[in-house]
Amino acid sequence: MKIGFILPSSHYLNDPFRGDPFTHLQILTILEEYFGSRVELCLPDLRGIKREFALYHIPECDVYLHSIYTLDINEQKAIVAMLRRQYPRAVHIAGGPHAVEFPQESLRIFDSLILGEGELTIIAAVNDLACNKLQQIYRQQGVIDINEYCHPNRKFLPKSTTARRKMMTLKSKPGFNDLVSTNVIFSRGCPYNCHFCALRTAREGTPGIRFRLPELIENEIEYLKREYGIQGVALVDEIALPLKRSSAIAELEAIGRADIFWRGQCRVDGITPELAGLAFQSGCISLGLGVESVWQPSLNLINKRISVQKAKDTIAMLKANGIEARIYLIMGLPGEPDNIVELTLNFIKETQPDLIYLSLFTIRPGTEVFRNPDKFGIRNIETDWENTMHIHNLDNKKPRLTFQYHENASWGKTLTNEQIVNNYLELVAFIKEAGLSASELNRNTFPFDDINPLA
Ligand code: B12
Ligand code: SF4
Repeated sequence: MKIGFILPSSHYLNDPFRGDPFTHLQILTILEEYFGSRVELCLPDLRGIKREFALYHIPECDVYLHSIYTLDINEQKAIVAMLRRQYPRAVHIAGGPHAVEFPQESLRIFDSLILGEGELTIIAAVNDLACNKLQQIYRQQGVIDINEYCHPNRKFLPKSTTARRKMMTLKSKPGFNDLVSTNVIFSRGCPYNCHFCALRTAREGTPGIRFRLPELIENEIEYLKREYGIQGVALVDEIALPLKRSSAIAELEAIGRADIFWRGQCRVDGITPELAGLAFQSGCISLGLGVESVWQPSLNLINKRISVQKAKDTIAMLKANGIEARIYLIMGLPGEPDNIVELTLNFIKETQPDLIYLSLFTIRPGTEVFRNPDKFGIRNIETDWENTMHIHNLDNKKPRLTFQYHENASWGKTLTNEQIVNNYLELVAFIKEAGLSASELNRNTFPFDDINPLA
């Protein structure tokens, strides 16, 4: 049986190769381990490919797998339609956050759905398919032990897409730009429930957070060093360190033994001074903090469960420990007052983060805000999903919000869409001018400055 797991173009990302498709790599690794030579596996990678040319990059398969993200659903729908015309006998199986939120709609496009974690259910689905008994829905019952599985094998993609440069670039320390680097993920889930975040739904049925064992983390880094010459890793986990002190220390010791530079992200309450010191010793060069807003009522409305003061303290703590402090901020959250720009500028001047990732608030399916907009004074949420990108490439056109606030909400008079977009643009301009823009720093990610790829 020939199985292809299709990775969509990610056309809305500045550089789609900055991320790695762990879902695809993980499922293909599992299939190979279980079925061995009984299956032939491939990962058609459409990143950077124009939609109308996708077909030329997808070999004929018996089964196509798709992981659906909200931003990709229109493209994936078009790809399936195209493949059904070209290879009518092929079967399409999908999973991922958008399928979990919209199973009925997804079943109109795909033949079968894997809802929740897929390690066991994909094996069941392939076995069922082999005896003509494919079911419409496979739902994982109970929680998977992620430590029973090997790390995702990167061999399904060319080496160049795994081992890259310009991923560890720091704002103020030279020398990290050229490290050969890649992404890793050592955990699953998050125990929090921020009302703007889709993670809880995406991980329906598996609440909480699970971390890989320290020895498995060390093995994976050793594999990346050995096979790909990796010198730096970016942890894409939402919460970089285990919440339990002893587990966090064990993880830091494992990364430290692997002797590598790393960066990651976490909540502002996810790291103590002791852990920050140990993180630095283990090779941590930068951490991104989910500050989201500098206005406490907004943080409360989105159920972030942190305080503005804690955000200030953690930025200072990282800097004091030699770790670059990056912050994530969102403009347009519920509860924002008229002077949110001034408040944010004051916060930035006071705390002096090294870099800022600024987003415009976007409402995605799977979030509490999407399910109960009235609670947040919100109406008219657009469902043209391709417009729901939260990081804007300002070279193209003026960004716009994909929803509106009622004129009056529980916190009083709301801002208009125009005010919110203007606030966002004012902050973007300030951040760029001040040399604090994380997206500017990461803008040109082609690894070689000295050659023109088109020459
Ligand atoms: C790593 C990651 C990425 C990577 C790789 C994504 C990939 N396609 O593999 C990169 C950096 C590229 C990325 C980009 C984006 N991401 Co992202 N990403 C994550 C992250 C942190 C981990 C996902 C992951 O790889 N986990 C490890 C794998 C093994 O687990 P998994 O993906 O859950 O897959 C398991 C099951 O869900 C299931 N499964 C899922 N799909 C399928 C399909 C089949 C066929 C089968 C059998 C099984 C299966 O099986 C897997 C094994 O159990 C999650 C948050 C999180 N912590 O889960 C956000 C998350 C998935 N991302 C999200 C978003 C919004 C994005 C972006 C749009 C954001 C952006 N502006 O950059 C882009 C979309 C780009 C794209 N086209 O893929 C949202 C999804 C919301 C939504 N409704 O779509 C999440 C939930 C973050 C959040 N907090 O809201 N992302
Ligand atoms: S925003 Fe971060 S802390 Fe909040 S639920 Fe999502 S992953 Fe968890």
